[in-house]
Amino acid sequence: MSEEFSLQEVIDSFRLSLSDSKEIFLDQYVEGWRGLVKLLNSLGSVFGFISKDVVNKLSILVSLRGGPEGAHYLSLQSMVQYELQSGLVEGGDHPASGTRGVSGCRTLLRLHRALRWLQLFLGGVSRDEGTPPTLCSLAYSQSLSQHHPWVIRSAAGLAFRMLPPRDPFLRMLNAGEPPQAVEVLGGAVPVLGELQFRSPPAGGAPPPSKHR
Ligand code: 1PZ
Repeated sequence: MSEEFSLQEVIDSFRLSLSDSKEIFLDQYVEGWRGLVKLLNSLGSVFGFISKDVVNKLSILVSLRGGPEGAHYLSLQSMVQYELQSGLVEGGDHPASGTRGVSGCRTLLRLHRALRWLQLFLGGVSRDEGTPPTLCSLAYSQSLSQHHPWVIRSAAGLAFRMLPPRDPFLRMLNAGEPPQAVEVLGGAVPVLGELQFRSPPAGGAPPPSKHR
């Protein structure tokens, strides 16, 4: 993967994470998120606190996947099943990360919630429903903000105002001139939707919805 952000690469990784058996493979999912971090980083230092949080969460997942119990972290579904059975969902001592209170489920739930924001935001941009700062804060208030305390919401609100206007933003996606970029965006939105509708294995409870 190149250093530069490419929307197509992110879509490809997320698409590859979707298995034929309706699971989500974590390696490819993390790869997709790594691509999104590149976009965040290219937006400038005001977005640094957001990219830092994503990078932290990705390294938790990578260390679980690379740890002694890594085979259980092949997919979102196998992870949920394993952490539920082992009582790790609410954060016990973790074999791989050695961190208390950090489970793969709680980590992935936070990233997954952000995909809902991204889907709303990119959908709005592709349909030209407003400027990126406006669409970003609208999407945020309709999704992620409900899970964030006031201090994060206000920092996020300040960062959103620094987003570039539509055409420069579309060019940052590295998917050709604005009309082509819009087409690629149109392909990204359904993939983001598909990721959110993949559920845990039958018999397993959904990931916890409470804050910690
Ligand atoms: C294109 C513009 C990018 C704007 C990003 C919009 C999302 C704003 C989110 C701001 C919050 C980031 C700071 C850290 C928040 C964490 O407290 C929470 C909860 O985690 P916990 O504290 O419980 O461990 N983290 C999250 O909710 C995950 C947020 C991920 C945001 C991903 C943005 C994706 C960007 C895609 C690229 C454009």
